[in-house]
Amino acid sequence: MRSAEVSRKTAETDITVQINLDGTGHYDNQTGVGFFDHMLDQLSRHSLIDMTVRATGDYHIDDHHTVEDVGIALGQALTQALGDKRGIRRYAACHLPMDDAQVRAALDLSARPYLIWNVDLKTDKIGTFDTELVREFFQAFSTHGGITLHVDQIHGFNSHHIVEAAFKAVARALRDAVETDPRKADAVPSTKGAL
Ligand SMILES: [Mn+2]
Repeated sequence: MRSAEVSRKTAETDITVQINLDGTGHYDNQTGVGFFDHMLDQLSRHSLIDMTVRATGDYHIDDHHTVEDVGIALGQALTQALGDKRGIRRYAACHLPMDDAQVRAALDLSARPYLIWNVDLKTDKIGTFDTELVREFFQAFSTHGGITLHVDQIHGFNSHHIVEAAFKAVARALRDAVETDPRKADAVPSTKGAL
């Protein structure tokens, strides 16, 4: 079973995440940040990665540490669950439309973290949520998940739609990239022999 559990406690946040890469998209995400829960639900539902997240944080400052640290913990869990990456497809991309918004995510489960974030949100807030935290989440997730992750906004004007399309595009690409390739199920997908 390709699953992992990560607990991470600092002076700022207390987080536990459980994931199962071979799931059905069952989720139960409670971070204390409503919009972020909604996005984590999308990440699970459209990657088919089962995901349980419990987080508490220093909300009296803002949501920054909580969102960032969930990204760290989820990235660490992904790295653990992938193990030696034997048999995975590794690369995937998705163009995802949502009403006015279209976002493209391209990723490589390379163990070479790199984030390209070409997303221009016109509002500072979605409800009470700081939109700049979306990039912080994906920066932490790609760094600790060993993901080369490119996210490009093709177009869109509604911040909620753009961000949700970004999470869904990453989710859908992740679904394909973590999947086992039956033509090469016993090999690590690199000419180096390791990832
Ligand atoms: Mn929504």
